[in-house]
Order: sequence, then structure tokens, then C-alpha cells
Amino acid sequence: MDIIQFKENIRNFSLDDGDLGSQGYTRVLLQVFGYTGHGSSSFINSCMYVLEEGENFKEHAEARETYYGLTMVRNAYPLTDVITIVDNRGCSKMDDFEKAEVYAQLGNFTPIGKKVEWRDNYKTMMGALEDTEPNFSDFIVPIFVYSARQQIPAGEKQNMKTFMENCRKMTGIVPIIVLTFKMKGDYLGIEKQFRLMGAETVIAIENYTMESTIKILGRTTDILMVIDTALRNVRFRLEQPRDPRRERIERKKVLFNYIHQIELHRENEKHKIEKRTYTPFPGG
Ligand SMILES: Nc1nc2c(ncn2[C@@H]2O[C@H](COP(=O)(O)OP(=O)(O)OP(=O)(O)O)[C@@H](O)[C@H]2O)c(=O)[nH]1
Ligand SMILES: [Mg+2]
Repeated sequence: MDIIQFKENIRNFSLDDGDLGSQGYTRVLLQVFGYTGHGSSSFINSCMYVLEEGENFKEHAEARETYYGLTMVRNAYPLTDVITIVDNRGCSKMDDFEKAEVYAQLGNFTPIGKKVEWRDNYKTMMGALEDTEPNFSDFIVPIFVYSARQQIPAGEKQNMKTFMENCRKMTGIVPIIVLTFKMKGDYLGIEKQFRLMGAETVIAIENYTMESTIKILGRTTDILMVIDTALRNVRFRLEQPRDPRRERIERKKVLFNYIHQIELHRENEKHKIEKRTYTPFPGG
């Protein structure tokens, strides 16, 4: 497909096109997430830029190199009347509670436009989730951004595999992997690793940034391909009868169960440490 066709398909995308219609969904929500500094916000700017005519690059989502992570608020940016892209807060350490927060963001259980706090205990996390307004009408597509400059640590692979599987459970779609910094890393090697961890689609891109705004055919095509893949997933899923309300309830169960499990695990670990502290040395 050439750029013009890609753009037309994206601009004309409608949730009503399939035989079963929109089934209650009114918006496609491209949920962008990943580690801090890997280029999530830049990817959002790139998506906006490739759909605009001309070469007047605008930084819609603030993008900068920081030590602590720049994006704190879940902001949404409309790409078309039907498609919106969301900049979720990036993870720094990907511990169990950060992962739970990612699942909550992915499933739309945390509000858009508000600061995302990393909560680290069961009570506050559950309390915050109970407070959110239910949203049944967004069709969610997860897009995981990962920098091709970063090797995946060997010990992290099983965790990442489970993480991707949970992301699928929260959205119904295997996350689309976007490898940023295509020109600065071994993106083919990292693509292979993601595929071995269960990824279906891996697309390496070079983001447009304030420092690099001249439109290039290959770069633009790669970025459009990500949006196109997301829409193909939506179309495919809408071929089956769906019940948005039921799906949300099921996802909430998965999320609450996950949070419950990590709390139990934490309690167990705490007891183990306490026992070790108070149990007298067996030989002494
Ligand atoms: N060369 C190059 N630079 C990139 C690319 N993607 C992002 N950058 C740069 O990397 C830095 C971080 O990018 P951001 O888009 O802010 O990253 P982020 O994932 O949103 O980070 P947080 O909001 O801090 O979690 C910025 O200086 C970007 O200009 C890329 O594909 N190529
Ligand atoms: Mg950001």
C-alpha cells in the first residue's frame, strides 16, 4: 500500500463498516505505553505529523530526554473523528504494582487527563479503580513502545512474555510492538526476541522529533503501518459478535484478581522475612 492509500484508509475508517456494525463502540483508542524515555510521546507526535500535510512539525505531546520520566498525565490526542491516541505514563522499573497500573490504564480504568500515580498497595489501588467512571464505548488497541537501543535483559524475557499476555487479556488484542530508534539499534535482533515472546506484529520506526522533521518515504510508511495494523485488528475483532459491557466486566475481574495476587505474594514475602528475623538460629 502506498502512503496515499494508507492515509485514506485511516482518515475514512469507520466502526460501522462491518456486517455487524459498531456493536456499541464509538471510538478507537490507541493506547501507547512502555518504559519511560523509549519514545512514546514522540511516537504520538509522529502519528499526528504523518497524517498532517506539509512539514510543519508540531510537538503535541511533550517529548524530552529525562531521568525520571516526563509524561505523568494520561493525555489523549485525536487523530481523526473516530481514532484517538493516548499517551500513558511510562514505567520505570516494571514491578508488579507498576504493571497493575499499566493494566488499569490499558483497560481504561484510570481517567484520561489526570495525573497517574504509581500506587504500591492493594487498598489505594482498588479504591482508585472503584472510583472511575465506567467506559464501555472505546475499542482499545495496545501499542507497546520499546527502544531498539535497549537490549532486553535475559532474566526479563519470561516476565515480558507474561506481561504481554496480560495486556492481551486486558484488551483482547496482542500488543503491537513499535521499536523506536530504528537507526540507532539492532532492531532486527530485538524484533526476533519480541516475536519469540509472543508478539504478532513488530514494526521498527524512526520517530519524527524536533531535531528531525524532514518527511522521508520509508519513515512515514513505517509509522502509518502501525496505525493501519491497529485498525485491521479492530476490523477483525468487530467481525465477531461483541458485548462491550460484558468485556469490561471480564477485564475488571482479571485486573482485580491480578492486584489481589500480587498483594498476597507481597504479604507472603513479608512473613518469610519476619520469620527469618525472629526464628532463632537452629544450631544456636
Ligand atoms: N533519534 C531518535 N530520537 C528519539 C526517537 N524517539 C524518541 N526520541 C528522543 O528520545 C527522547 C525521549 O522521547 P519521549 O518521546 O519523550 O519518550 P517517552 O517514552 O514519552 O518518555 P517519558 O514521557 O519520559 O516516559 C526525546 O529527546 C526524543 O526526541 C527516535 O525514534 N529516534
Ligand atoms: Mg512521554
